[in-house]
Amino acid sequence: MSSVKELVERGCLTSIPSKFVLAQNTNDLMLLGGGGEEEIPVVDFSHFSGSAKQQAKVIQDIGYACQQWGFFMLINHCMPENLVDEMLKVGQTFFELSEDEKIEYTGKPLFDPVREFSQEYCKRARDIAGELLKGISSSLGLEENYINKEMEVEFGLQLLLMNLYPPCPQPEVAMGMPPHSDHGLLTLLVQNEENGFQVLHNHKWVPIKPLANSILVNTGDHMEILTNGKYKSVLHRAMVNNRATRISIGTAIGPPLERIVPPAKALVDTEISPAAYRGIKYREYIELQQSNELNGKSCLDRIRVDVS
Ligand SMILES: O=C(O)CCC(=O)C(=O)O
Repeated sequence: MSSVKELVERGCLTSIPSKFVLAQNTNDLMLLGGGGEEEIPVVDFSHFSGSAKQQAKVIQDIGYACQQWGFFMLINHCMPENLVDEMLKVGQTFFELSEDEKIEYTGKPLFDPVREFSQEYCKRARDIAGELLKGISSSLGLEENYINKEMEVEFGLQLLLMNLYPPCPQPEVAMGMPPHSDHGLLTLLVQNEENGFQVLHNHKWVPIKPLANSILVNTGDHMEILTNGKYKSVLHRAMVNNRATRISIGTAIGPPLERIVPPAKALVDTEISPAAYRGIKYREYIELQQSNELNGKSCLDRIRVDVS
């Protein structure tokens, strides 16, 4: 079976193969229009190093965003714009390889141009995530290094994912990436100028138009577990368009694969908020999420404790 990209490049694609057509879902949730009814929160990273008042405000903003949205747009961060541009370019170069060439790289060290920029990109993303986790710990009333230390983030899993969505002749019946939540603690996402990302908020899909040079940040399943459900891991999806190729790059930050993550003791109260999840090894959680056993259900449902 040819890849979607190969089909597009052959130039004769007027409708999409049935394999890619979404089953009609009459219960699909409403798409919120571009009327600005709901605006994803924006967090200004420069305020982390500002006055005590600015820091307190940014911690409050992070807490609000994590609790109400599970998403925020980070601006004035220290990820150089040209590094993001280079990453998007090398991503494009990688995707331009033939399928045979890509297979040649499978399981091998990273494609050279990707490696050149990705090391620096991943290091910067990790540093930003480390700072954000301090803000998140503080917003929960925990010591600022709590999550970084407790989750051993320094030795934790970091994944780099590049996604390419070629133009689609029938965007109304296809989807770039179906609704899902992320398994880790935090994900940082950048993209080229094409939009398509949507977040589920108050039972509606909200299209996100990232501000220039911003990073889209979201809390993942392990943040929901750790915070005992206070900060949610929210469903999101990627739509396609019929005009131009969209590229996104996600960096997921999590604990080490062997770490068992239960809710933080400080956020569990046997009377008011008993532990809502049982901890399992991060590795097992990822395996469960990637298995076909979920039938469209959230992986969190598998480890949720019935507290009723
Ligand atoms: O490409 C996008 O906008 C979505 C990417 C995403 O959600 C993911 O890689 O998990």
